Amino acid sequence: MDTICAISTAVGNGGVAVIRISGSRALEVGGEVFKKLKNNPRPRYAIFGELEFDLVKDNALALYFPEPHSFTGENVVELQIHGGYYLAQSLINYLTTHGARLAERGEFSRRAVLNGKIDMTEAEGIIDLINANSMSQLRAGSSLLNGAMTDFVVKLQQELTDLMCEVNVALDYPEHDIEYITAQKISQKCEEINKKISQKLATSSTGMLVKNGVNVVLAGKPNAGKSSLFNALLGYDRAIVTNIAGTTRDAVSDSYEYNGVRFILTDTAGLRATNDVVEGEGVSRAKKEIVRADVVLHLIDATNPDEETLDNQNTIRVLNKIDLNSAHNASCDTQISAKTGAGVYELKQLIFDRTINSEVLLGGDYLTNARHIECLRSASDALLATIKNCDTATLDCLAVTLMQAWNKLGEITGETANEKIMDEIFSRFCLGK
Ligand SMILES: Nc1nc2c(ncn2[C@@H]2O[C@H](COP(=O)(O)OP(=O)(O)OP(=O)(O)O)[C@@H](O)[C@H]2O)c(=O)[nH]1
Ligand SMILES: [Mg+2]
Repeated sequence: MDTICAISTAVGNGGVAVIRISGSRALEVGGEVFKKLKNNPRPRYAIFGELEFDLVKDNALALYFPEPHSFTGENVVELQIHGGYYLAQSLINYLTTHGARLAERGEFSRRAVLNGKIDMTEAEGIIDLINANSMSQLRAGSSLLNGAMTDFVVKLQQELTDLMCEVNVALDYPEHDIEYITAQKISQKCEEINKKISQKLATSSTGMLVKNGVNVVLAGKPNAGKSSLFNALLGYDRAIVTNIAGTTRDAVSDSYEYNGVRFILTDTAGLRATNDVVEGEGVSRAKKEIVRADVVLHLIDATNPDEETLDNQNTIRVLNKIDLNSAHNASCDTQISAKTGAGVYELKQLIFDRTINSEVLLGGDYLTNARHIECLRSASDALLATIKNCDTATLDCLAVTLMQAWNKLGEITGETANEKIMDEIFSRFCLGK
């Protein structure tokens, strides 16, 4: 594999920047700018020395990780240099004309997967950990990184392998006088495995909300107090509030974290018929936001209630301005005063309850990756097909759909080769004889 390099720290100026070089020639390439790397450096120890390239002369730290004991599984050199972006970029430019090439996005992780240091889900876990912006996203990323998904998949694959072994014995040695697996047992086993997949899939709606953030849209008539509530939920003065109906035009978004989950709030223009072109555009955007929301807060002015229904099934009707009119309104789910803050905390909890399954969230074991969800669905389809065909199809047909289920699970971890399962079936077969 060719030798790649990149700045591993964020773009911008900082105290220190880390440059990573990976590949068979990592040590040579590093030695071009950091002489001490040429003298058989001690692996995994920080080396303090001179960094020298072009007109630059500076001190830096270097670390050498010989293969296979590195993140990528290849020879890796990490240079910790002063964190000026121009400095780091110049060093990269130098390295790319002295034996390395610029790494592509995610290429270090990809090499780690290719070299068997981590699997696909663990690599995805690293990305999720880096991109996390809520406690629950951090938790999901770290659980992927620590192999929770891999464990789940590997256990199911093992159960399928056991089942396939039995089916294969019956297929290959039909004349032997032993007890073969029955269609009923195959079906029963598939049901068991599929139940575990279904239970996992049931966590995906909460998982995807955790991963992407919950979209909460504030909507209602002009002057209902949407922008006031927007500010109250965020805890700071984000949007313009006036007593003029039609103040908000453009949809404005910001977010807050509640119970470890990120909620993305969008304030919209008050819904009314209007001849004003700008306001009209705002209203049509508001309608689009309502449709795509995970939950809509329909703000209703207690001093001027409306009974309109909005175009989203998950709507919370919020009676606002109860400081002005506290008359009970049965058609609302909750009552608040955006001005005094009364009921705002309870509303946050209600938004949470309407969207997040707290049992799933507390369990910490939720699906947050669309690719995993897709693979699990396909594996489940293959199992359902096996169950459906159990009484009528031949054993070799059942073996095909069982193998499909196994392969779909394997796609999650990136294990696509069928050889492994063949080896296992074969070795057991010999043992069984
Ligand atoms: N007394 C009282 N006044 C409120 C409350 N909430 C909002 N208001 C007032 O109602 C007026 C309109 O508030 P906004 O938050 O701008 O209303 P809006 O729904 O965003 O209005 P548009 O952007 O025009 O659609 C302002 O004068 C607010 O101070 C409340 O709970 N109590
Ligand atoms: Mg507003």
